[in-house]
This record gives sequence, structure tokens and C-alpha cells, in this order.
Amino acid sequence: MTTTRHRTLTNWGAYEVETDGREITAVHPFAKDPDPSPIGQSLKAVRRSRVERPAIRESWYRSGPGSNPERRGWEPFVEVEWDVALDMVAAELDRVRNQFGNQAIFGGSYGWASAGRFHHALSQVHRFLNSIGGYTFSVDDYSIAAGHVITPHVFGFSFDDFVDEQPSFIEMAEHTELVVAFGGMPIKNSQVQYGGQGRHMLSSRLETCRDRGVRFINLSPLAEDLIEACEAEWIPVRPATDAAVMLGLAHSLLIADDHDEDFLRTYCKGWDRLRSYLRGETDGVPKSAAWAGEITGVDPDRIVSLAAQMARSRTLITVSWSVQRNDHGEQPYWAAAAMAAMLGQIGLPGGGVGYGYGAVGLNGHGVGYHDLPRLGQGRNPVSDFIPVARIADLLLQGGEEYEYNGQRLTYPETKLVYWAGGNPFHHHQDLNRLAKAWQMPDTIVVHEPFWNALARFSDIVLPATTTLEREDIGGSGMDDFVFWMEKVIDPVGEAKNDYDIFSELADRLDVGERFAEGRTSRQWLEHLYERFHSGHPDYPTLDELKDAGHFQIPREWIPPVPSQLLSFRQDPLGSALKTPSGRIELYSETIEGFAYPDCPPHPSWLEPAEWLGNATSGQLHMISNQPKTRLHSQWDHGETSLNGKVEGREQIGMALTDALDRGLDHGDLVRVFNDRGATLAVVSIRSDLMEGVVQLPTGAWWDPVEAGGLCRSGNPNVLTRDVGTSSLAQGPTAQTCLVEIERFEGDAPAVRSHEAPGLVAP
Ligand SMILES: Nc1nc2c(c(=O)[nH]1)N[C@H]1C(S)=C(S)[C@@H](COP(=O)(O)OP(=O)(O)OC[C@H]3O[C@@H](n4cnc5c(=O)[nH]c(N)nc54)[C@H](O)[C@@H]3O)O[C@H]1N2
Ligand SMILES: Nc1nc2c(c(=O)[nH]1)N[C@H]1C(S)=C(S)[C@@H](COP(=O)(O)OP(=O)(O)OC[C@H]3O[C@@H](n4cnc5c(=O)[nH]c(N)nc54)[C@H](O)[C@@H]3O)O[C@H]1N2
Ligand SMILES: [Mo]
Repeated sequence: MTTTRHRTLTNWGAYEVETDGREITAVHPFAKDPDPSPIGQSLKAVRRSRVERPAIRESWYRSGPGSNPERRGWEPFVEVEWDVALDMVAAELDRVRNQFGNQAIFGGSYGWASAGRFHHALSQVHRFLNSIGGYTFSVDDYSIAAGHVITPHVFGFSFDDFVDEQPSFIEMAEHTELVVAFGGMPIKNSQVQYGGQGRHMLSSRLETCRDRGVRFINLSPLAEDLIEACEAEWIPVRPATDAAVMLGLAHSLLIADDHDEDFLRTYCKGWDRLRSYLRGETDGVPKSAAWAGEITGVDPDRIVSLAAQMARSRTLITVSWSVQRNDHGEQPYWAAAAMAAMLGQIGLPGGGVGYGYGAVGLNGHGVGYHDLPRLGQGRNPVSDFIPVARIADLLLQGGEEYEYNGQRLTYPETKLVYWAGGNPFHHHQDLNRLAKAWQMPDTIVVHEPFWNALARFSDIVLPATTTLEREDIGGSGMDDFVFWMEKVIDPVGEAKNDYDIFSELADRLDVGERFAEGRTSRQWLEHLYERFHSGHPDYPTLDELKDAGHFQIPREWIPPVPSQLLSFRQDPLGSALKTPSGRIELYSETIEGFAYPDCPPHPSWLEPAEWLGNATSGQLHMISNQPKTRLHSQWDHGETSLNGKVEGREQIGMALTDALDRGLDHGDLVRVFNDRGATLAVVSIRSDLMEGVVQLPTGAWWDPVEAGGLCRSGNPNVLTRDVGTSSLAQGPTAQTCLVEIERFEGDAPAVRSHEAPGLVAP
């Protein structure tokens, strides 16, 4: 058998993919990657579970928009010719925009899609919808919505800029003595980077820190969140209670007089208000170590001693993104900033506070954003938007008002949903509620390579290629590599590139020129690269890049990370922050003005809706973290993901005592349930998990037996809550979730998530 090898880039790293022209026969990691991700092996499943031809839900095909929406997900699809499908989509877009206006099209289309600068599905869908008059869009993301919204109130600049300038791992190794990590820094998470990365380096960076004597404390329900190589101390903490640990630490600093009064007076606003709250003067409850211990499960003596240790070290407080994916998730981010301010180390090398080390591969590596070729998305004439995680509310509550970051907004009425490059049946919480909301619009159009739950629950499914079926320029604006991505195989079935689908639709809607500017995809790649190259003549030409396969950008070409905090520290008046006071806001009059009961004007402890403190005897707290074996739901049907399952079902981690209490053993099939839903999963007894907490990773393709029924595959989002963090950020709160677990008796229904739905002829 003769095979050929082709370079590709994924959101989890670069690979050389070997093919016999049809199947992927082997996947070899990029030679320069010291710690490649195993997820790449799943690419061998490129021909499995594919949408091969355009498919239209039977009722929609026979009776038109809005027909039998309750049958979405439960009836066969009619396979049609491309021309038929595209004519129908174009006519429906035209009907909706003419009859209801473009805001009736929801095109927020959140998701990670695939690596590649041009064939990036989200850029494509937004450019297309802009070219036909716009759409209701979404703001923030599922990762760090609360962080995005609270950070400018506290520091006066954007969350992304803040993350950019927080101490790097190199700075950490050099200057930091103590890292206090809430939610750890999971290595498996650093395997992933939006746009892709050349080298994975977190393990080696953390080992260097350890060798230099940096001490690590992991405050998390899961010991695994900080690698053993750091010799981290694990302090188990109840999920969703981080703000209370932080306030307890802050109180301990205060009463031991270990806080930096000068820093608080010079650089911060509102210290007096926060101090009153810590002392209990405002609510009669001192936020003492004993108080915090009661709430969080952390030994109060350890809180006191940790505070003292922090005050006597160059301390970096890190908070994972998961910590804010909680009810009132704004609070731990603000409380961490307040603690760092009390230590007086913000702006000092290796000190202060940072968010999301290791969350994605390049955070903390000290590479600032730089330019890469990029497809313009045009301008959206529609001003309606939603905070991204309010998608079900949008569909269920059209015309109703809601609050977001001081604004009173109205959900528009939605008639058509267009999705390309994301999977709401992966990312959204309370999937049974989403499925009901999903019945509201007249039409749902998706571009998907695979028959996952999103495709199954739509009206019109247009088969999209994967990266392996097209060529592209690859790279992330934070990495020091640029790749030429080769086409590995021909498109599977009749799949088309998102760009080609949109070009054909644009032609039908008379905006072909505006969308495509007369270029084929290859001409676009040349055009985008040439435009980039004219501003960056030191880079290789496109032909040189194609020949070499990749280009490593010299470090000195990458603009240095700006440091607003350092300048502020050196000159608090001349380099004042862009907050109303010009200082770090420990008390925000802006937020006070919003008068939100669920987001007070200073860092506070607010009891979450569901947590171990209000659990009944049978309930456990479920954390649904990022999966080790895939990127979200992507390639769930591939080898690496399947190897992590038992008979196609996800494993749910639990502590031995919790298993014994329920008469359960390792490998038992269980039903995990609450008022919102139920799923099957397989018990995995873990010694690194806090008692009372279970862990079910995200990403199994949703596989319900019937509407509202049991999920066969282990998708945690049938159990999670669909309520925003607070009126401030309206971010997702997946980690705030109680469940019950019992042995599953009887015959277990076989997993069907990777099978195609019924397909019929026209
Ligand atoms: N319970 C719980 N839920 C969570 C989280 C959690 O911690 N707990 N985390 C949240 C977070 S942080 C995130 S970012 C989200 C992630 O949610 P998503 O980003 O929506 O998840 P993905 O599985 O990456 O979805 C990408 C989809 O795009 C498709 N796709 C890939 N490439 C292409 C392409 O070129 N063209 C087209 N048309 N389609 C393509 C894939 O097949 C897949 O269906 O999940 C969130 N959900
Ligand atoms: N392999 C892989 N890597 C990924 C992804 C993936 O899908 N697969 N997704 C990427 C994306 S989109 C994102 S946004 C980042 C997300 O990065 P994070 O949000 O940091 O990732 P998670 O894995 O959800 O959570 C990290 C750890 O936080 C702990 N945790 C959960 N709740 C709490 C809490 O209330 N308090 C404390 N102290 N700890 C808690 C859990 O034990 C969990 O293992 O990861 C990225 N990396
Ligand atoms: Mo994310």
C-alpha cells in the first residue's frame, strides 16, 4: 500500500497525517512538539458518522418552515441534491428577513470550529450573514463570560489584555515563591489552543518552576488539577465556594495585620468598604477563617496559616476559568483581585493575580498577540445581541426584557437559527430545556461534518468538510508558529467547504460579489496571505511557507506584552487605570448603581443555588470539566475519545466512600439524575476526588432515548442549570449542579449517539 503524508493543524496541535488516499492510516505528531496531544489519533475517524449529503427534516421538507417542530430530532431526514437544499435555504433566509427583519435570524453560532485562518466556520457564517443584512449576534463566551464582564469594572481594561500581561510561567520560575491555584492548572487543558499551537510546553514549564523551588497549592475538588511533578499540596475545596475561601484568607490577612495598607490606599478604591464587610460590620458576619471553613470544607487553621504564608512570599494567586462558571461566578474573580491587592504585589514580577493558567495552551507563556492573515467579517447592521449563554432564553422569551451589565435589553423574536462551527447540544446547559426552546423557531439551518445531536435536531443539515479535506493557513495569534495546512483527502461524500456553501447561497441572494469578491478559496488564501505579507515582509512568501510546511516566528518579532499594571504601579496618577476612580476598584460605584441583588458592589459571598451546603443527604456536587480525550464534543467518535469510555459511555469519577454509601463499585453502570434530566454513566472510583463531589467530563454526544428522556451516553449537560451567573454577566454556570446517583437496574439501552438518523429519498 502506498501512502502519503500531509501536514495539518488542529486546535490541539500539529500533525503529519498519513493516508492511502481514502482512509487515514496513521497520525504522526509534529516533530517539534515536545508533548503532543493524543487527541490527534481520533482524526482516523474522519469517514465515520459523516453527514454525506444535504439533508432536510421530513416534515420541514414536505410542509415547509415551522412544520411539526416537536419532531425535531425524532424524525427522518430527506436527502436532497445540493441545488435543492441551497434553493430552500436561500428562499427561507429571504422570507425571514423580508417578513420579520434580519434580527429574526440568530447567527451567534458560538463554538470552537476548527483551526485554519480562512476556512474558520465562524468567520465565514458571520461574514455571510452580514452580507445579507445582518443577524442577532452573541457576546462573551462559555469559557469566561463572568471574567470578561467583571474585569473591566475592577481593573479598567479587558479580560483578554489582563490575561496577556499576567506573569508568564518563565516569570513565575524566576520570581514567584508561592502559587496559590484555585482550580489548579490542568495539563490536559493546556493541550488545546484556539487556532492551534506548534508546541505544548506546560509540563516542562511547571517542572522548571518546581526545580527552582516554587511551591504550589492546589485548591480544588480534584487533586489531578495540578500535576504531580509540581509536588503541589492539595487542599480540597467544595465546588462553588471559592469566594468564601478567598474572603476567609482576606480576613486572616486583615486581623494578622499582614495586609499592605499603603498599597490599598494608593492603588485601590473602596478598601474601607471591603474591610467593613470582612469584619462583619455590614452584615453581622465576620468573614473569619472559621466562617470560611464551615462553608468551604477547608480546615480554618490551614486558611490562617496559608494567609500568613502568602504574606511572607512572592505570591501569585491563580484562578482557573472553571471557578467562574458558577452561580455568582463574578465574585471569586473579584475576591482574588482583592486578596492580591491586600498582599500589595499586583504589578510586581511573579506576583499578583492571574486567571486561567493552562486553561488554553498559550496562557502564561508570555507571547503577546500578533497579526496573522484574517478574513474580514464585514459589518453587522443589526444591533440586537445576547450574552452567549442566554440562547434558550432568547428562543423561549422573545420580546421579554432582561438585565446585562447595567443595560436593560429585550430578546428579539427569532424565526431562524443558523449555526456553523459550534455545537449548542454540547455547550449549553440543561439540554432538555434547550430542546424545548429549539422547537420555537420556524427553521434551523446548520453546517456540520458529523451526525451529532446538533445535526439531528436541525431542519436543514448542510454537510461541511473537516480541515483534512481542504487547504488553509494555520496558526494562533498567540503562538510562534505559522503552518501551511495541506488537504489530506477529498471531501467525504458530497461535503463542501463552508465558504463554498456560503458563496452559492450569496449568489442566490444577489450578494455573491459582496461575500466572495470573485475569489475561489485558493485565491482567497493567496489574497489574505499577500495582504498580510505586504505588512510583514520578513515572513516567508506563501510559496516558501508551502514548501517548508511551517514557519517559526522569531521571538523578537513578536510585540512585547504590554504592562498596564506595571506602569500603574510606577506612576498611579500618570498611568491611572481606566476605571472611574483610576484605581483598582474593590468597591464599584458603577455596579452599586446597577443595584443587582445577585451582584453586590464589592466582592461578596452569595450562597449558590445548588451546592453541598444545601444538598439533601443523597445529593452530590457534579463538576463537568473539560475532557482529556477530546476537544469538547469534537471527534467523540474517534479512537482517543472511545478509549476513555466503557461500552461507549462516559465514566463518572467518584470517591470511594460515596460509592460505598450507594452500594456501588468501580465499573458499575449508574443513572445520574436530578429534576432536570438523567444520564447513564459508568462509575470510576478515584482517590483524587473530594468526597461529596462527582466528576463527569463534557463532550459525549447527547443521546436521549426520547424527548426529555434518559441520555445513554453520559452528557453532563442534561443535568446542569441554565441560569446566568448574575444580572451582571449572565455567564454560564455549569459547575453549580447537584445530582443523585443510583445503580441502573435492568437492560441498559445501547449507545446510539454516533449513528446517522433515518435517511429517506425525496
Ligand atoms: N457542562 C459544561 N458545559 C460546558 C463547559 C463546561 O465546563 N461544563 N464548558 C463550556 C466551554 S468553556 C466551551 S468553550 C463550550 C464549547 O462548545 P463548542 O465550541 O460549541 O463545542 P465543540 O464540540 O468544539 O463544537 C464545535 C462544532 O463545530 C463542528 N465543526 C468543526 N469544524 C467545523 C468546520 O470547519 N465547519 C463546520 N461547519 N463545523 C465544524 C464540530 O463538528 C462541532 O460540532 O462548551 C461549554 N460547555
Ligand atoms: N483536553 C481539552 N482541553 C481543553 C478543552 C477541552 O475540551 N479538552 N477545552 C478548552 C476550553 S474551551 C476552555 S474554556 C478551557 C477551560 O479551562 P477550565 O475552565 O480551567 O477547565 P475545566 O477542566 O472545566 O476545570 C478545571 C478544573 O477546575 C476544577 N473546578 C471545577 N469547579 C470548581 C470550583 O467551583 N472551584 C474550584 N476551586 N475548582 C473547580 C475542576 O476540578 C476542574 O478539573 O480548557 C480548554 N482546554
Ligand atoms: Mo471554553
